[in-house]
This record gives sequence, structure tokens and C-alpha cells, in this order.
Amino acid sequence: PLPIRLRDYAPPPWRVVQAELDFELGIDASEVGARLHLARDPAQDAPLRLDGEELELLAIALDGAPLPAGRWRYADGVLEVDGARDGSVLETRVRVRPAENTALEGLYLSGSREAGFLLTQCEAEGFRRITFFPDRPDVLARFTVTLRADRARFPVLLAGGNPDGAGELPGGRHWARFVDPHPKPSYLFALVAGRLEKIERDYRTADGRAVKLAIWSEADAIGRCRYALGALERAMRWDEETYGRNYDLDVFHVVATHDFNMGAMENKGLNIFNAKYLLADPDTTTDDEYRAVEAVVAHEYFHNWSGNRVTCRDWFQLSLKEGLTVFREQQFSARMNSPALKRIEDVALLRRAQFPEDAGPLAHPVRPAEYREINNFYTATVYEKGAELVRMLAGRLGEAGFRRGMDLYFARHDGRAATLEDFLAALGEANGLDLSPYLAWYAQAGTPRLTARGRHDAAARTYTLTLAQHTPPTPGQPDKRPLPIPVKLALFDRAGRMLPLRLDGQTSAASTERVVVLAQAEQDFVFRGVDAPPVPSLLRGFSAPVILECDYAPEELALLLAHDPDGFNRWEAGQQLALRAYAALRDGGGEAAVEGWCAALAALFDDAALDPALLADLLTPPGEIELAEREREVDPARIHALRQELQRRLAAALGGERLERHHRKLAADAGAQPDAAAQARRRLKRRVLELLALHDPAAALPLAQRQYESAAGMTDRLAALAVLVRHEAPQALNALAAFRARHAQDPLALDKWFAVQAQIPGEPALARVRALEADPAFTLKNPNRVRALLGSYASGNPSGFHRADGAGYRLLAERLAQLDALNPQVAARLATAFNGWQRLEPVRREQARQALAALAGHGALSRNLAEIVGHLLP
Ligand code: BAL
Ligand code: ZN
Repeated sequence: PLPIRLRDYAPPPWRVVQAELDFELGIDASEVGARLHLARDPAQDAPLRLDGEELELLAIALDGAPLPAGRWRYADGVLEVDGARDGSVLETRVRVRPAENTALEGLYLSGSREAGFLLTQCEAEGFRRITFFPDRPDVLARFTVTLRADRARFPVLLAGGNPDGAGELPGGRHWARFVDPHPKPSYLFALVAGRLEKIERDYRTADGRAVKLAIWSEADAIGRCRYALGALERAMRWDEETYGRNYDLDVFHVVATHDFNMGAMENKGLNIFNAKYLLADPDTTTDDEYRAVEAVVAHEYFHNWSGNRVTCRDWFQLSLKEGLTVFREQQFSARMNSPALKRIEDVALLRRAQFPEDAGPLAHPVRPAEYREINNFYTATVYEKGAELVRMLAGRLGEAGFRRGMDLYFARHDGRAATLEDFLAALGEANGLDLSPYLAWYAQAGTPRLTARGRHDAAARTYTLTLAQHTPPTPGQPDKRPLPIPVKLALFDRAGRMLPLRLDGQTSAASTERVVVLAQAEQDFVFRGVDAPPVPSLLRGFSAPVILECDYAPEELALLLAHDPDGFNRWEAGQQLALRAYAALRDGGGEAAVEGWCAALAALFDDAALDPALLADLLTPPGEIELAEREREVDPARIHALRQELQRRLAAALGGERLERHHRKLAADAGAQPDAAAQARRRLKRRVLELLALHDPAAALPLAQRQYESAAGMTDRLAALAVLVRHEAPQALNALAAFRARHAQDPLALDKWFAVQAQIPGEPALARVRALEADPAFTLKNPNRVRALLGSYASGNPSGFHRADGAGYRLLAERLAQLDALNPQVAARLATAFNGWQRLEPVRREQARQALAALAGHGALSRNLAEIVGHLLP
């Protein structure tokens, strides 16, 4: 029945009210007993059908009596059972094989047979690889789980819910039971069993519950869990204070694994994390990764309400929990760090990851209308654009109004599976508003273009702002309709002062910033009492996920860069200047634009009042992927060369001596503390070193070498290594060898070692990647390793991957076929590196097409990879 369509949704004919699960755990084989208490929907007359994949059925009974063979059928992932009634109890016993499970869905082994541990991953549809079940998010059951295993091999036994007893069994075995009082869908089930260590802390919720917090990892990493524990506490407190949400079990476990398809997973009471987003210490973790750990720990915790207590009716509603939780995570991170920097980081990610998705063959709405494999829809569109939609709604309602709406949403849907309509209805009803026009954002793919034109009328003292919108067609959606686009704006006079805004027809007092909503294809907004042509600051804080096209004069952008108190728009003005400078270099459009950009930044370079991290971001032009998005025909090598030249020009304008002096000043402060101020200085130090290396390698490379040797932590060490490697410094080989040796035992550090080499720009990257595939630490079986080497190459190194001879494409296609046989989810994600191939210049386009065609013709592709390839090569 593929594809699965949103419009075909029907409620489940059978529900599971209670699930009693019983595990006999072993690495080669585990046995799973399930007692399912069933309820039938009296309005439907469908047979009992349960999902099940790769299960060996050992026994089956209905209402206490074994079922003979003719009363059930198991084929094509479905177990059909005859004779069940409302209130029946179905018992099954199955065998699964964790050590053979390379897809890392269901029950699998992390690490080696001797030392590794067992764990589960169920979202989205992994539970059906553990036992027979109606594996869909709108079936919410109460789970009781009993684990049994050999005590010496599996001393720690964990499952979601509250502990409910443990004890010894004959033959050196033991058991532990867990009861979850909260009904939950099967995708939130989890268990962990093995040799693990923990750190613990007592926490008391605002409503008085004593909670034991525990972070678990293998013994060698337990010293790196402390930062995450602190982040968890901060997140819990923040959710109490900001949304009034308290934790609801007596225990909260978080477990780290090196073998994980996703970043982390919000299983009820037992979050499981990719170690990359949990372990942190200065020697192995960069500043960016510290912030990611804090954000992901918070994200998974926030899911306890936005996702677990209120879950999704079906997987089309995925953004209901993901967009909302990313938004909550963004709010939290902004509060813990710098709001302006966080916003810059989020928008840069949106432009790098989501805009290309929206502009290519993989485009889909935040709520897709159909899918073949839901795992392919854990995308930047569902997550990041979804978060932008929540941000627009929150902005529309204001802080108090959004809180009122969220309170109603949680109260109304607690313990239930909801839809995006439910969400918008709750937010709207709590505020007496109809928010249903915003549903169009969820249904329509593509990034809207917003154009703005201003007209000053000196006689009438008015300023008329004309806003218009247009969304280009996307696959399957040729015609687009206008969306409500909130535009936060301010007007500046030519001295850089904000003007009071009096909109036509407005009665309340004038403020200097306001939001206008463009609801039609085109609309005029007339501001009164404006004496001279102002400079508009539009889309402040990036108030809507659109591409703004506004015909600014360079001096107007320079004025915003110098004066806009909105940190995001200040940075954005700098990015716009950089884009013009880039276009001038590309098109031979004269020196003024390049000089203007460089001069504007040079004027800020010694501004002691400027946050060093913001300065670092200002000194960084848009990345190669973002630049490619603006070209009709893409030549990645040319884009790389032009961007390098642009940065060289900036470095020259700043001057080698000045850069060196600045680096020395920042280098004097050589600690590795992860606090925001120290992070900001290291970020600027890296940027200054990179610029200096472009301008004067002879001066920069010895500095990089010194920084590499004396670095107190990973941020400085990796920044220096990257400069040495990218500039093919004579010292690079030694530094790489030293890094490899120093971190030989640490997979997370080795991943950085792989990534930094995979991102060497230009044609030499391919040979390096091929050589690194032979490194004993590389394996296609580990998702982090695949992402570090092949992902960094294919998705993070445009000039290295997009070789004119097509060798990069052929390498990727070959690896995809191999990887697909092991782990379809990771293969399908990696294949999205081909997104945008149709816009490549003709030679590369033909090479990419041939590589994709070879992959498509490979025969036995998984549903995951086949769906992606099918979209890429329609
Ligand atoms: N639910 C999958 C992982 C995450 O978004 O939290
Ligand atoms: Zn999430």
C-alpha cells in the first residue's frame, strides 16, 4: 500500500490498552514475550493486524489458549489473528537477533560482542522489530517491562518508566521490572542492558517530586558526562519556569552509545544519546559541540511534554513534536547563551540545510502529504522550518499569549495523540484568534521570496513600504498561494537612529519596532510623519523563513551594519554586503562593492564593545552552499575559488600585522573553559587565524603550529589543525599523526580527524578520503564514522566532492550501495548529498546523473534509499 498518504488516515481499529513485555536478553538471540490487552473500536470491523518485522514467532495464544496455525497468518510485515474480541489478551513469544542487527533499529548491540551493551531504537517504526504490535503513534498503551539476563554480562538493566522491583534468578541471572504509569506509543519504548557506569544527582521538581537523574556510559567515558548532567538540570528548571512543565517520573535516565542513527532519542524516562551529543570535556570537545550537547540534552528532555505527554496522531504530524521542540530548544539555548548568536546560528543552518531542500527535488511541506519511508522525513524542513513556523506563531501571540496557548494545548491533549490542527486551534482559542491561515505554511513546500520596495513622499511626510511575495513551484506543487508573512521592522534615519512608527490607521502609541503581516500577494504599508527617506530594517530577527529581496544601496546596508541594535539584522546587513562583493568579483562588477564590504568590517574590527563571537561571524561571508543556492548554474570549484578570493581581500584590507596582533592578543588567553565569553574569544581567534593564513601563510602557519602544540583544549587544537591541513603546510602531516595518536582511543575525536581531512577543498580530497577508508578506525558499520568521513566529504566539501571527472559521485554511489545493505537509514540520509545536482553546470550534471542512474539500477535498494533516489532521479 505505498505510498502512505495523509488523506487516508483512519483511527486504529484495535488499540492496546496495556502491554506486558518480558525479555530474556542475549547478544545472539533475545526472546520477547508480549501480553497485549486489546480494545476494539466498535465502529470498525477490521481483523486484528499487528506489525512485525524480522521476528521469529515462537508461540502465540489468544485469551489463554494457544492458537493453531490456521488462526493466524504472518506475511509481509503483518501478523493477522482471527477470533480476537474487545478485551481479548493476545500473547506472543518471538526471537530476535541483536548482534546481526546492523540497521540499528529495534534491539541491537552497541560495541563489541565481549564488551558492548544491548539497547533499542524504536522511532519511528523500530518497535515492530522487537515484538508484534500496532506500531503507530496513535496507539497509546501502559507498559510494564520485565528484563532478565545474565548478571555478569548484563549487570545493568534499564527500561522506561519507574523501577518496580529487581532480584536474583538461578544460574547467575537476574531480573528487573519497570512500570510506566503514562500511556505511550510504542516508538517511545526503550531498554538498555550491559556493563555501564553512571553519575547521579537528586532533583526536586517545582511541584515537589523527588527525581533521581542518572547519566550512563561505558566506563571509559563516565568522566565526560558531568556537563550533560548540568545541562539536564538547567533544562528541567527552564521548562518549569518558562512553560510550567514538570517532570513526571521518579527517575530520568540518559544513556550514551557510539552506535546510533540519530542524534538522540526521547524515549520516556530513558533517553538514549549518540555519544557525540552527550559526552563532553575540554580535551575532546569543541565549543560548538558543547553548545550542541546542551541543546540536544534539553531538546530530548523537552520532548517529555512536547512529544511524549502529547504525541503525534500519525507520522505526517512529525513536526508537531519536532518543530515545537526545536523551537523550545532554541529558546532555551538563546537564554543560556547569546540570543543574537543563537539566532544567527539557527538561520545559517536553515539556509545551509533547509533552503536547498526546499529548492530541489527533495522538497516537501513541513507536513508532507505522502511518504514511502517515514525515516526519510526527519529533515531540516520538518525540524528547522517547522521550528520557524512555531516561532512565527509565538511571535504573533506574544510571550504571554503563546504561554496561554501552550497551556491549553497541553491540558487539552495530555495523554493523547494530536494533530497540527489541534495545535493551532489551542493556540488560537486561548487567545481568541483564528490561526488557521498559518496551516498553509505546513502544507506548502518551497521558500517564499519576499520583495520590499520603499517610497518616500516628502510633501505628505509618508513612507510607503510595498511588500510582495512569490513562492517558486516545487515537485508536485506547481501553483503556490500567498502565506501570512510576519515582517518585523524598524525605520532608521540617516544618522542611524530608529524612528517612531505610525502606521496608517494606527491609534496606539508609536513604537520604534513593529510587526506587519503580509497576508496577500502584495500589500502597501504606509508610515506617517516620516520627514526624510528612511532606511528600513526588515525581517528583524528573521521573523519569517523567507528570502528577502530588497534593493538596498550599499551605504544603507553599511548603516544597518553599524547601527542596528537587532544583532541578527546587523549580521544580516554584513552578509548582504558580502553577497554583493562576491557578485562583483564573480561578474567583474568593479571594486566598489568589495572595498565597501572590507571597509565596513575593518571599521568594526577594533571595536572593543563588539562581542568577539559576533565579530567572528561578521568576518565570515556566506558559505559555499548558500552561495550555490543563488546561482542558476552551479560550478562548485569556481564558487570555492571566488569565496577564497573574497576572504583574501578582506584579510588584505585588515592587514597581516593587524590580524597577527589580534591573534596574539587572543592567544594570550589560552584556557579551554566552555563559558560563553571564552568561547567567543576562541571563535574570533579561529577566524583571525583563518584569514591570516589566506593572506600570509608564511606568518600564519607557524602560529597555527604553535597553537596546535600549546592548545589547552579541542577547540583551539582542531582550529589549528584545520588551518595546517587546508593549507597543506609542511607541518600538517606531523600534526595529523600526533592528533591520531593522541586520540587513538576516542572515537569522537577520531571523527573530527576524519572530517577535517575529508573537507580539504578541491580535487585532492578524494584521494585522501579513499586512503582514510583503509584506516583501521574506519567502518561502514558505524554511523558516526560514515558521517565523519563520507558525510563530511559529500555534504560538507562542495569543491572536493563535485569533481568535474565525476569520481566523487562514483565513490559515493558505490558506498551507498554497500552501506544500504547494512543500514538503510544512514544510506538514505547520505544520499541527499546529491540534492541540487540538476542545477550543476553541464559536465558535472551529466556525471552526477550517470552515478545516480548506476545506483538506481543497482537492483536491491532498500525502501529508504529507493525513495530518495526516486526523488533525485524522477
Ligand atoms: N525523535 C527523534 C530524535 C529527536 O528529534 O529528538
Ligand atoms: Zn526531537
